Amino acid sequence: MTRKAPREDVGDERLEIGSPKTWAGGVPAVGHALGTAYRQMGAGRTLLTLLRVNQKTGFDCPGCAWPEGDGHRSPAEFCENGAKAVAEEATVRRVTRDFFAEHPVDELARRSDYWLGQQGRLTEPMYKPAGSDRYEPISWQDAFGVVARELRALDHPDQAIFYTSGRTSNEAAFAYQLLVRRFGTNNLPDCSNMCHESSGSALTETLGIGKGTVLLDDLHRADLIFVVGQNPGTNHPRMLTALERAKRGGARIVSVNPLPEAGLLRFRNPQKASGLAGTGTALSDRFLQIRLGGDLALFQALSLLLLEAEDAAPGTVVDREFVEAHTHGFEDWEKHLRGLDGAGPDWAEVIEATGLTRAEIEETARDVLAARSVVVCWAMGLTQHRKSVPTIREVVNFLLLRGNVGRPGAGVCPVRGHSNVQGDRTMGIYEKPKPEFLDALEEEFGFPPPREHGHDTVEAIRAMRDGDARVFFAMGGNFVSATPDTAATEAALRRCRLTVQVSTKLNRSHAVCGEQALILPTLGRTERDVQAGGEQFVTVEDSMGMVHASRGRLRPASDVLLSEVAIVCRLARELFGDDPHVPWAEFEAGYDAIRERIERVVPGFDDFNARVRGPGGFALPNAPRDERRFPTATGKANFTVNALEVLRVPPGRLLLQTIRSHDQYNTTIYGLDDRYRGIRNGRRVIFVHADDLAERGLADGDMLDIVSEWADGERVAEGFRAVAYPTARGCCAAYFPETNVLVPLDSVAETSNTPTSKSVVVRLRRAAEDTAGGPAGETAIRRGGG
Ligand SMILES: Nc1nc2c(c(=O)[nH]1)N[C@H]1C(S)=C(S)[C@@H](COP(=O)(O)OP(=O)(O)OC[C@H]3O[C@@H](n4cnc5c(=O)[nH]c(N)nc54)[C@H](O)[C@@H]3O)O[C@H]1N2
Ligand SMILES: Nc1nc2c(c(=O)[nH]1)N[C@H]1C(S)=C(S)[C@@H](COP(=O)(O)OP(=O)(O)OC[C@H]3O[C@@H](n4cnc5c(=O)[nH]c(N)nc54)[C@H](O)[C@@H]3O)O[C@H]1N2
Ligand SMILES: [Mo]
Repeated sequence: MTRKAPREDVGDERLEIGSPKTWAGGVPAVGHALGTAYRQMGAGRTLLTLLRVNQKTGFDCPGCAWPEGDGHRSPAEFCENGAKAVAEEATVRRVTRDFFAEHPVDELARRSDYWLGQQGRLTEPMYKPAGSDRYEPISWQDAFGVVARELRALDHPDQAIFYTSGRTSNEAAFAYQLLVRRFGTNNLPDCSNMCHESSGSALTETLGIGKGTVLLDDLHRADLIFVVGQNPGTNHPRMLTALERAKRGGARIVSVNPLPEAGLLRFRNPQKASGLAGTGTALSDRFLQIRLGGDLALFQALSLLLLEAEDAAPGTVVDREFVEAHTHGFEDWEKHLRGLDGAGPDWAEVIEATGLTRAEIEETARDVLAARSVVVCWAMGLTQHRKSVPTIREVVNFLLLRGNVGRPGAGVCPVRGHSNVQGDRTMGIYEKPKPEFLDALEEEFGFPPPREHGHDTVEAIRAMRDGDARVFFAMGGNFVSATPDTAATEAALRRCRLTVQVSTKLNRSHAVCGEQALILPTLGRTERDVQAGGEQFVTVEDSMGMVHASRGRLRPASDVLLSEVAIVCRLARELFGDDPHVPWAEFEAGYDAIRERIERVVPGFDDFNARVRGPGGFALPNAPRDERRFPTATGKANFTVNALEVLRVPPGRLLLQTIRSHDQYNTTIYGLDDRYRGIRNGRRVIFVHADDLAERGLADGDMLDIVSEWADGERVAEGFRAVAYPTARGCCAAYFPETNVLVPLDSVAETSNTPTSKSVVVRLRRAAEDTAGGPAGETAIRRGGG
């Protein structure tokens, strides 16, 4: 299958390529934030809205899941990309019924994600009947009638899929999973399946909790912080403030990345005068430019060096007391690393896998030896590979060795993406619910929830493709663009009897839809939520397990919008009639009633309604962090043995990673620039090392097609500009979602089933138009300065 560029993206006459930046933040960040906000919202609304982001009485930033500081919050506790996320939601642009009358579905399907998102906020429920190519207005009541009718018409509840994206509040998520289980299925895939599922799998097995074990203060107190497979300057800008503070306290920072990301190198804090004027803070003390997928080898090699240091000075390196009291499996792991089981890592493999020198790794090991407390932070660079779960297990081994879990300044820090993705999981959005959770639901509501595991994201696509699932319901997100193997996913959704999207903004999943389709427009975080019981607030959980309230103040984008909670509750009433088990109307009228139930079902929410009204909210209990207790199968923290496998590609091929630009939020494209990487006015670019280009007889600026090779055939994404870029050799990078078409559906991480979006085997070929001297010729690109 071959994917051409959408028509707005063809011809990148305006594309400009400059050099990558070596610092993040500063004056440009403030300027860009305000510029975007102003274009979407106008001046007054910009001020009113941005001042309320992440304030104790305001709304939770929909941008990312990075926690808010607990002490003093600066009056503008937002960042450039947080401001853009808010502006996208609080935009004054509107998609109305006239818009849908003008644009048939198949025309919308040919538009780019950028164009679709720029049309603005959805304003009323829309329905595309079977056989029609246009959405038309429908009343809420009739819309719920359509959903209930199609759900009832299924042979079995497992023929329905209920997806969730990570912006859904705790209250909406809890009510939603309750509806789904009351209906009779655990088919609750979510964006987490494509995101931090590998972290959850590895950490649950080894530490007994699928979450991180540090609080913000631990970062501030750490001696050494690893930032692995993460681009915080773009995706978690407020993290740079924490890193800056840690550095002031004497911490060293090691960044591990195939790309020299600007935010990892130097930070100019836009909230401080010194950051705006000065040269900023150099963040990374050491940059390890690793090959894609090389991290397992790196952490094994570091641990082996630590064991050897222990041999040289017994009793000084390994935290024996901790290892003996709190862990399991140390001896087997040690034997494996030392090669005593005949299968341990050898240096030649480590060097091939990582692309690093032995000296670099030895120097890093010396940093570790000098540090009393170590935190390892990571994001998608670790989670989206075939060997992601063993890699994260190896990070845990590395930390356990020196007792770097469950004490101040130390621990694991998987940095979450969507602002409430962690909370959604806590609320039961999970296709493999734990029996204890289902028992608690049954006890509370008095109906037997289904026990069989449901489909995750990849399995859901297969089920729709094979005709085993006929109704697809999405609580937020953009399933079509976010999932792998775009052509396969599109075909799968088109086979459905009905697809339903609860959304704030127009996106591709509205255009690539089932026989019948519904768009149910909903309130965003920034908007006032008034129900029968008065004005409501919702709650969210951040990346570090802090739960707090979020209250929007803006007037809703249209008077017709319903909150996510109201949509769930009204659909439930349509579906179950007078439900003896769940008081749906009461839930809708006032969310305190939902929180009372959460308190009785989910551990850690005692006195929920009172505590969440306190300033700053509260921390959920975390046994490894709080008491060095590890609720795993062995009752201890587990060392695990993981085989090192070098990721080799056939001759001439490269490993492609699919990443975010500085101007997007997942599939929502804010603009066409990637400032820190020196790209302006275009997204169809591929970053390749100059020597890798030269070896293939290609040059910077060439127009290329990217061909992904997999057992079932080739997948092609057409029309990308080659950009010679200082990435690790043998690796290349291009933006998601344009390149999702290249990720094979069956290429997934072991155990977590996460698509391998960061390691796709590809070859590059010159684009047909280019060799023919066609429209996309050399003149189209300009090289700017720094
Ligand atoms: N502004 C903005 N903020 C966001 C998002 C957004 O799209 N825009 N998305 C949100 C979401 S849902 C998420 S999950 C997070 C994502 O946050 P990130 O994980 O920072 O996002 P990516 O762009 O996928 O970047 C992956 C990084 O890992 C590196 N990397 C890739 N493969 C490897 C590897 O094998 N080893 C190592 N060591 N490094 C590797 C890449 O070079 C890149 O720097 O951000 C969240 N915040
Ligand atoms: N190739 C490749 N693919 C990837 C990734 C990658 O790195 N590479 N990253 C993966 C990751 S980490 C993730 S998390 C997924 C993201 O997958 P999704 O979460 O499915 O995608 P988003 O783009 O975040 O969803 C954007 C849409 O959500 C809707 N929305 C926004 N706010 C709200 C709200 O408050 N309520 C509701 N109901 N709707 C709202 C809007 O309509 C908007 O169009 O993508 C994954 N896909
Ligand atoms: Mo994510």
